[in-house]
Amino acid sequence: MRMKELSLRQDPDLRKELALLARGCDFVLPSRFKKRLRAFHAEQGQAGPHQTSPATKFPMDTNPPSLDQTGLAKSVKSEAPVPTALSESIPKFYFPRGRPKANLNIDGLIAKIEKIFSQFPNERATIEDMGKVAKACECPLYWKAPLFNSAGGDRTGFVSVHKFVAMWRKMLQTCHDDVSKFVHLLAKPGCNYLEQEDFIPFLQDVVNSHAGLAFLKEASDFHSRYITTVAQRIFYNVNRSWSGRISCSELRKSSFLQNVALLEQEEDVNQLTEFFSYEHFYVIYCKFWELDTDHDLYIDQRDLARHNDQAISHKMIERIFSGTVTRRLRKDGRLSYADFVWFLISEEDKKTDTSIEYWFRCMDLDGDGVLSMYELEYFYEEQCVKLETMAIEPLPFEDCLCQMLDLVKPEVEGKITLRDLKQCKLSHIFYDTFFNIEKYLDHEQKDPFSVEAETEGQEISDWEKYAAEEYDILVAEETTTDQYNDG
Ligand SMILES: [Ca+2]
Ligand SMILES: [Ca+2]
Repeated sequence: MRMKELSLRQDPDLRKELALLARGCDFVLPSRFKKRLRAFHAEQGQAGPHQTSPATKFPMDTNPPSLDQTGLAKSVKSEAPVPTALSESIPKFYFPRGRPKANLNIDGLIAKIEKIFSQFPNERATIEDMGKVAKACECPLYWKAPLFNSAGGDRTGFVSVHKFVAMWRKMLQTCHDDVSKFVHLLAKPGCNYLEQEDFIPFLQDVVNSHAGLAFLKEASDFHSRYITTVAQRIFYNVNRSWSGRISCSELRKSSFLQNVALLEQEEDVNQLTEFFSYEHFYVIYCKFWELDTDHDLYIDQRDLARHNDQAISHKMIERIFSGTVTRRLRKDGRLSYADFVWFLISEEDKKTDTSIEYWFRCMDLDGDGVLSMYELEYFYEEQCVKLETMAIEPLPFEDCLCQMLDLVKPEVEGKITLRDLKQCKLSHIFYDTFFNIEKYLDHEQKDPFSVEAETEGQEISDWEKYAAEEYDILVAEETTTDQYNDG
């Protein structure tokens, strides 16, 4: 902490930026949002599927059965035509674009939209009018920019009633749930998945028009950084296949669209801790800024090694830069801000599936899907040297290995798989033992099984806890600096 305080005070640029950013951020506990989300779910459960108001429509309501959809799609297509009698007796059960609603009155829905357009001059809607149009379409408010752009509004600055109705009629006929509608509004023509850049116009509109981000309006430099952060968090949480393309089925399994719907009701974006929290962005960005001394938004291995006072081993830093967990490694081998978002969240919360996969990829040197004894020893060696320089006697590797195998209990003796680590619930202790000396020593002071009990009832994630604490510290530092300057 001492190092950080110094760097914050000595950097006048950062001080100015922090002051600007800190304005408008009242500190709130992320757990409040969790409660809200639960209440929201409960409410949804009570209201029948036909009574849900458009603002709080849940994609979950129209979910197809959670079967292995891709596998089914293939087998359905490749099989010989089913005899008529049989095909009549089996109702259709695979709905990649959602289950069609019986008695959907498309003409009635279109008439409602036409009525809204009749209020606008020349029956043309600008982006400012699109909130009303989104509501007439029975969509969450923040679908407005995707609706606008899908009807060509981004090219002409407005959408005519004819263009919009044609687009929306086709959508109603082909996409039967919120997930498939959202994907088709944002995706490039002919694509049934979302890539990172597809989210940018949607997120830019959130920045432009959400009351909770109004203070960011003037600081246009930060728009793209906030947007980058949120886009990375979306992929971190939703794109479970690591493919860089979010499919309808991945989106259905996530809570992203619920969060988009909540943007409409929640004036404080900091309550939306999973994706949109400004405070979380603020913490990630400040942590990056401290490392990125020349502020070109890229960091090299030496920069990243300074994170948390050299807590992470050099061998691990090297692995992070090896390209195994990054999509966009530059030619000169430096890490972008986007990659840092993945790193920090994984480093501060080693219990989520994405994080467990992130570190597994790093430790699996030969990429064979198994952590072998050789790979564990490779990382442990550096930890021993580090402990010795701190005058702490390290456990011999064999003893450490016994402890770790006890902790993880691999299905096949001596071979640790991703599945083992996800099942053991103590992956954070395992990982920190091999590459984070500071956290390793912290864990050493606790009994791992009491830690397990403690985690059971945990309401907020390790990441949320970290972000809340760090935000507090950053704001306190800012206040101190202000007083120091004023006095
Ligand atoms: Ca740099
Ligand atoms: Ca391996």
